[in-house]
Amino acid sequence: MKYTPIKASLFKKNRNKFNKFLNNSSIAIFNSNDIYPVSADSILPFQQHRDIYYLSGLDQEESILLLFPDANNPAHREIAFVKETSELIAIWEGEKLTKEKVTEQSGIETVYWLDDFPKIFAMLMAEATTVYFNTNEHSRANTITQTREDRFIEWCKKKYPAHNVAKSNPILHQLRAIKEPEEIEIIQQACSITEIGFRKVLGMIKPGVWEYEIEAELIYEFTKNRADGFAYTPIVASGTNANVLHYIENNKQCKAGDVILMDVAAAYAKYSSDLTRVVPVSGKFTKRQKEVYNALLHVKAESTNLLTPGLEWKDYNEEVGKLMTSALLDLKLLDKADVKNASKETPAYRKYFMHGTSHFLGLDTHDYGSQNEPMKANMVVTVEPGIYIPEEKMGFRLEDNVVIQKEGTPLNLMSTIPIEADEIETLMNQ
Ligand SMILES: [Mn+2]
Repeated sequence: MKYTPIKASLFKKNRNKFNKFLNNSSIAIFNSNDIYPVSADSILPFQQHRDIYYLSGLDQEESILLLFPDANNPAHREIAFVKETSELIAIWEGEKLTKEKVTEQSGIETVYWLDDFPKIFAMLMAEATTVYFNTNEHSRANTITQTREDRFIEWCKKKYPAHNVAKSNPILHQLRAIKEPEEIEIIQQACSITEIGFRKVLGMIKPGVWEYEIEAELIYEFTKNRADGFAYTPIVASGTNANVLHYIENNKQCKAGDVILMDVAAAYAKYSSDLTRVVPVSGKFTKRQKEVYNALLHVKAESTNLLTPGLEWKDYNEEVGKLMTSALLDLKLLDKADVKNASKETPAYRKYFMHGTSHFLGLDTHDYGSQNEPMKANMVVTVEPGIYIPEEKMGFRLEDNVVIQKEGTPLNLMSTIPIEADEIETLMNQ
């Protein structure tokens, strides 16, 4: 891990919040992710499951967190299990967590080796009536892989068929959507690293540069500043490539006169930032490009100002739709008849802006949170309207990350990352 350790007090606070939701006499279990294989003896870099991390700070494979607030023995109210380490393992794989280190990172006093899990779990299950499983209930989750958590659930249901079962995931969706000050600080750090990368590429973009050269420059700056890496697969899309919303090839040469859409950001201590900027390859926007750019920037600013506690997502999206419609009318991309003739389900603006405006941001880039409930203070969300014009071979999206405030307009965690067209041109021509 390149990040500096996060204080255990955050994870302690998270566990206390979570425990309040549990029924009496309940055990909740959280597993690490597996290390995923490629082929032969190759593996993908380890990515910790965000829930066990959120509740413990443990960033190691083959770890289990057990929460049992009503356990008779106070020492068993929270337990971490990690795989047994030794000097031999330290030599081959590097240092793994010792029991002392686990306590230091997580604030959990009781730590056992993983081999002891079945025995201790059996003892505690005899005392408990309900077991909470952490199934993945993210609305966009789409996976055919059986996770370590899935295997545990299968094993546990077979071994303990008489226990009640309950779901941890909805609790975590509620909790993780609202950020603690420490979490906002970490996301701010991710945003600041992203800024360093973005400013760096402003100085190297010119006609003839390749999209992957820009990607390379960004990961260099991110890593150098202790980022975990890219928060998500980077999109560096010049010219009409920007009209492919999930363009990740990044293998084209950038041509004079085009704009480049860059949806690239760093993750730090497992927290994502999520930035999109559009810059002119030649260092100067054409008149038309600037016209679209400024119209979009206006939509983004106005949309951001809407974000306040109590606002329903459905109303927010509707208001953004109105702002976008008026921008597209001004740009002559739509006319009044287009707007009038469109159905309510598919408003005319959808032709040029076909994705959502905002999503939750945090330990996952598309973070936990419900869009069926009104917004609350200390939610961190993206604001990312876009205008995609394939017929003009260009696409625009502008994205910042903001914190919804108890009162007033949101706090923009990317307020120092250049976004005004003039500022971008000036920086590119220095
Ligand atoms: Mn985003």
